[in-house]
Amino acid sequence: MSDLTGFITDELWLHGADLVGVGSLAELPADVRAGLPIGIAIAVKFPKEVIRGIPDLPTRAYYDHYLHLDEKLDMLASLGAECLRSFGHRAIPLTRAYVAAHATPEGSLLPHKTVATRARLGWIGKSALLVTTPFGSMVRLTSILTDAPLRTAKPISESRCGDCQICRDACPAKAIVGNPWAACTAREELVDVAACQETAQERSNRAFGIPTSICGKCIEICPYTSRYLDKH
Ligand code: B12
Ligand code: SF4
Ligand code: SF4
Repeated sequence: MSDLTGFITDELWLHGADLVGVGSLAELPADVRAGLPIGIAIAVKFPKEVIRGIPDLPTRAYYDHYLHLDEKLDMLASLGAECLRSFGHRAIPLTRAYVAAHATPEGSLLPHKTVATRARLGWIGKSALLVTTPFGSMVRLTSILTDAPLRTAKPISESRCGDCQICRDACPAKAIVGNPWAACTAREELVDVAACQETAQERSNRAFGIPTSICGKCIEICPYTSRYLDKH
């Protein structure tokens, strides 16, 4: 295969990925990346009408799509990994099952957002979410680890939020601190996850009777998301 990077990217797009990027993970500790040097970041976007529907409270449609997109992401990561293995390379799809089996007290061993910034899909906003130029933060993510000799992108290592504080001011939990992100910024400097989780559970329970930790206000309110929502 003369251009495996193009081939695998096309395969993922063909099967429904909205953004695909390849990044070098070599600078990260070997144990978090299973000794594999390359990460493929995959994003799928929410339908516009789902995000337009959550300015006040999360909706059942947002919850249902959240689950549906996670299934789609597991399928894409598994398919991409299988494809790389068929060329004789090692590849691990970071499906929800894999992430859960390798969970740490912090969350996941290798957050999808880390792979995504290394693969140039976007930067981490003051919201602590990945913000992409085409779709703002209305994307869900997965990743593949591999040793395939793929072309890697230049990582994004700085925030592009500028002076904006819209997500901080809109968060119903007051969980967003308002600090700009850089690659060494600890999560606690960006968001109070306990406050987010507690408020999100209360809001989803109030909105559709399920105390799950979804809210999404910081997705919907971001001007980069609005720019995509306003596009015809
Ligand atoms: C546990 C978890 C939660 C917990 C904790 C929140 C959190 N921020 O970790 C709770 C339940 C509170 C939560 C809430 C939400 N979550 Co959540 N969550 C996760 C999960 C399963 C693990 C996150 C994790 O490992 N955290 C560990 C910490 C250390 O990492 P992190 O904060 O995620 O990311 C940091 C690193 O990536 C670092 N980083 C980035 N680039 C680089 C580069 C280098 C070199 C280094 C060293 C570090 C680095 O910067 C990030 C910010 O500090 C991920 C899925 C996954 N497997 O990644 C989804 C995930 C982060 N969640 C997601 C979403 C959408 C949400 C909610 C909007 C859901 C909602 N309520 O509606 C909120 C948003 C809260 C917020 N503002 O951050 C999406 C984010 C999509 C996006 N566009 O960014 C993810 C990726 C799920 C997915 N499959 O798409 N979540
Ligand atoms: S998901 Fe809701 S509660 Fe959590 S940080 Fe975003 S806006 Fe705040
Ligand atoms: S709302 Fe503003 S500060 Fe928050 S992530 Fe989006 S651009 Fe950055």
